Amino acid sequence: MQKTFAIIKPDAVAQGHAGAILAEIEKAGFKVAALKMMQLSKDQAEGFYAVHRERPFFNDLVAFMTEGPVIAMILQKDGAIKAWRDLMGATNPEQAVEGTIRKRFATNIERNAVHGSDAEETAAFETRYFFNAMETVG
Ligand code: FUP
Repeated sequence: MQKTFAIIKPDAVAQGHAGAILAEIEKAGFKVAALKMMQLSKDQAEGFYAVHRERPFFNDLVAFMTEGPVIAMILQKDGAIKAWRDLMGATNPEQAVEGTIRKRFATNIERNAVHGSDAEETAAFETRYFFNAMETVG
């Protein structure tokens, strides 16, 4: 089964939506293969979002991702990468489909509740960035 990497971002954790988001994840048939809560340092957030370093929103994104705890997860399911992107919804919640997590829980394009890897290579990089083998089941 395919694995993908997911984050419940600081806005959703702070507003108490982590449980509802986890319920959606389980209802959609994902198995949680790893999970931890942590608060990212500036260096850790910059490294995670290194591909966006030149983008105008980079500093704001790093500030947001370090403002409070996040919940990092590895999710497992057939076609997990696309399935999790579909369940998350569009980056901008105004464009997200009804019933998606971002439509329900995101504040705006920047504070958008959840992250999901967009391809196999990014899933592999992001998974290893957050979890080692001993922290993963399945
Ligand atoms: P996504 O894969 O849907 O999370 O979107 P991107 O990889 O394009 O962007 C990563 C994160 O950068 C988004 F989740 C939020 C932030 N972002 C902005 O703050 N402003 C933008 O215009 C685009 C992205």
